[in-house]
Amino acid sequence: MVILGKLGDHVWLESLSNSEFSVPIGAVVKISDSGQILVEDDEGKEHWITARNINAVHPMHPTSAQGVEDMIRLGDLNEAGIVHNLLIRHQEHKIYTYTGSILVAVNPYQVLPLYTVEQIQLYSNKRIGELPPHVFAIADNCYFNMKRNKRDQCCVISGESGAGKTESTKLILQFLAAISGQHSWIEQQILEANPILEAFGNAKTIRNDNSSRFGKYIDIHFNRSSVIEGARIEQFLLEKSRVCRQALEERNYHIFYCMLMGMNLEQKKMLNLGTASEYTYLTMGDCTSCDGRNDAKEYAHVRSAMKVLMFSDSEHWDISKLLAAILHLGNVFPSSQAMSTSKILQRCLTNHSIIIRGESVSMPLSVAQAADGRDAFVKGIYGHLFLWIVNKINAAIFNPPSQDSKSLRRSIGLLDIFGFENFNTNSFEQLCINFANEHLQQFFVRHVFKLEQEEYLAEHISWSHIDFTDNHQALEVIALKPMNIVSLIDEESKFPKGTDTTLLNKINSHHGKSKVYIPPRSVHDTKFGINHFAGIVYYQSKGFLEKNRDMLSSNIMQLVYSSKNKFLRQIFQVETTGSDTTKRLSTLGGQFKQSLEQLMKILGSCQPYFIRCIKPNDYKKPLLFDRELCIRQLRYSGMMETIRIRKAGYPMRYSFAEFFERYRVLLPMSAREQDDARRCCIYISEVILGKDEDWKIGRTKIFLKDYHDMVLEVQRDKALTEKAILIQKVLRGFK
Ligand code: AOV
Ligand code: MG
Repeated sequence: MVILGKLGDHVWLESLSNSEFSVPIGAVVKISDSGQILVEDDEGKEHWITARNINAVHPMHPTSAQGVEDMIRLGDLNEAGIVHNLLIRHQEHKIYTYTGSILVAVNPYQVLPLYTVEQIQLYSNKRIGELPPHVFAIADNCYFNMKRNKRDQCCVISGESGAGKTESTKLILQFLAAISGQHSWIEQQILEANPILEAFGNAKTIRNDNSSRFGKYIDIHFNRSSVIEGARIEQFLLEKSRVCRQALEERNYHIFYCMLMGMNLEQKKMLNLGTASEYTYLTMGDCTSCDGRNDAKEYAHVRSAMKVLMFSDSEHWDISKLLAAILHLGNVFPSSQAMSTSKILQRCLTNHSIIIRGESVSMPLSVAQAADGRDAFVKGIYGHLFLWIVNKINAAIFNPPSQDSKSLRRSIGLLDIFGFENFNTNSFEQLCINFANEHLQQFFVRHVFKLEQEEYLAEHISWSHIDFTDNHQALEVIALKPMNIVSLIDEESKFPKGTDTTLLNKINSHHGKSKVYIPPRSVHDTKFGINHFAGIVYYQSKGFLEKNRDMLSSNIMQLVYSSKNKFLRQIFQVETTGSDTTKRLSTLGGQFKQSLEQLMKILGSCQPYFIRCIKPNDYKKPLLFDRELCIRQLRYSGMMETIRIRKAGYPMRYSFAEFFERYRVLLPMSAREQDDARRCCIYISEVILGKDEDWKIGRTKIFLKDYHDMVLEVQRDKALTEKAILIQKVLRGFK
C-alpha cells in the first residue's frame, strides 16, 4: 500500500495509456478523505484514485517536485523525472536546463526577455553552474575554454526540424560578437551574413516557418588577444528541388516572396514582375504568405545586409535578374510551339542533342521531358547562385592569417544543420539530411560515451560500464561499409543503364538482411525504409539517381557558356574553376559524404560543447508541452543515458601538470614550489573540493565533475584577486 501523504503533495501517476512513449505523469494531491483521492496531473486533468488503482500512485522525490537546473541532480532518475523536470521549467519560461555541461533547450515559441544586453553582461565570464542555465553560458564557456586551454572549440547543436537550432546559433554568435569583439565592422559583417543566408537558404515547411534547407558550419576566428578577426562559413547541400516544387503548405525560398513584396515598383516593372500568386514556382504549396513573417521588411533587411557584406548595387541587380528569370521560366510551358522566350533557350529546352557517328543530331523532347529539363536548368541556376553568395560573404568576412599569426589563431565553430526529417514522402534530400544527423549523433555518442569510458579504463579509474544506444550500425549501412547505400547510389548513377529500379534491387541484395534496413513490401513497391536513431523513415527511391547525378544536359551547359548574361556565366564558373577536380566530377551524394567526413574530422579536433534542442509541440505554440513528443526526442537522443553517465562520470580532466600549473595559486605559499605535480593535485583538490568529494586520480590525469571545474575557477579568481590586492598594498607600503 502506497502512502500518499497530504493535500498538496506531489506524486507520480502511472500512465493509463499503453503507448510506447507513455511514462508516469506528475500530479498533485487535491482531496484526501475516506480512501478516495483526487489528483491533478501536469496537464491539468483530474483523476479519482480509488482503492483499486492506488498502486498506480507513487511518491515523488522532492527534487522532481521543485525542478532542478542540472538533471544530474534529479532524485527520480528516469524518463518520467526528466520530462517532468523540463515540463515544469518550460511552464515557468525556464527553457534551458543542464545535464552537466550539456545544454537542453526547449523551444519556447515566443520571444522571452532572456537575450538583452544586461543578460549578455551578466553571463560574461561566468562558469557553467554559477547562474541559471542559458545558451549564453555555453557560448561564454566556449570562449573561456578557448583562451584557457588554447584549443579550438566547437558547439554542436542538434535537434529535429523546428527545435531551435538556428535560433540558438544566432544567439551564440550574438553573444560572442558582443563580448569578444571591439564593436568593429567585422563583427557586424559576420552577424549580417545570417539574414542573407536565411533569405536564400531557408523556407517555410510544415515543420518550421523558417526551416534551414542547407547546413552550415560557421568558424569564428580569434586573434592572439582573443578578439574576433574574421569568420568562414561552410555550407552543405542546399535543397535545390524546392525552387521548382513545394509540398502543400510549404513555400519556396523566402527571397522570392521578399523580393516581390519589397522591391520598388520601378524595378519590378523593369523585371516584368507581378505578385507571388502569378508564379507557378511560388504557388505549388498553395501558400504564398507566412504568418509572423513580414516579407517586405525582410527584403529591406536583406538589402542592407548585402551592403554590409560588400555586394555592389550591380551585383544585387544581377541577382534580382536571375531570380526574376527563374520565376518567368517557371511560367513558360516549354513545348516547341508555345514558347515566348529566346529562340536559343527554346531550342535547348525542347530538343536533345546526341552524338551519332561523330555528328551531333538534334531530337525533339516530349513536353514532360522539356519541363524536366527546364526545372533542372532552374535548379542549376539557383544552386550556383547560392554558392556564389556564400563565396561572396566569405570574401568579406574571411581574413586569411599571415604566416606568423597562423599558429596563434584560435577558433570557435558553430554547427547548425538541417534537423532530422520524416515527411509523408521522403526523397533523396531527406536521405542526405538524415544521414548528416546520423553523423552528428555518432559524434555525440563517441564523445560522451565511447571515448569517455575508454579513458576511464586506460586511466584505471574504477568504473562500472554504462550502456548506451549506438547508432554506428545505421551509419555503416548508409555510408561506411563496403557497398553502403550512398556508394551504391553513386555506382548506379555512373552506370549508363542504371535506373531507380536497378538501384533498389542492388540495395536490397546487399542490405536486405540488415537490422537497419527495411526492404520494399513487394516487387511493385518502390519505397525502402531505414531505421534511423530518431525513428524509421521510408524513402521513395524514384528520382534518386537523377538527383544524385545532378547533371545538366550538354545543351544547357552550352547555353550557359554562350549566354550574354555575364553574371550567369560567372556563377557557373564557381564550380568549373575549382582546383579540386575530383570533387567537381563526383556526384551529389559523393560530395556530401566527403564534406561530412571532413566536417567530422574538424569537429574531432576541437573541444566540443553540445546543445540539444527539443521541440515541445507540433503546432509552433507557446506553453504547449506535448509529453510524448518530448519523451520521444529525449529517448532517441540518448538523454537518459547521458544523464546517467554525466552523473556517475568525470567529464572534466587535466593532466597533473596542467592542473598544477593552473591552480598552483590555491596552494599555501610554502607548498607552491613543490615539484611533484600529482601530489600537489591531490592536495589542492582535498583542500578546495573536499576529501570525500567525488573526484578521482588516474594514472596521468585528475578527473573531476563539471561543477568542480566551476568551484576551482571561482576560487582561483578569488585567490588571484587577493594576490593582486596584496601586491598593491605592498607596493604602496614602499612608497
Ligand atoms: P531549427 O533550426 O532547429 O529547425 P529554428 O531555430 O528555425 O529551428 O526555430 C524554429 C522557430 O522556433 C523559430 O523561427 C522561432 O520562432 C522559434 N524559436 C526557436 N528558438 C527560440 C527562442 N530561443 N526564443 C524564441 N523563439 C524561438 V530546421 O532548420 O527546420 O531543422 O531544418
Ligand atoms: Mg534551422
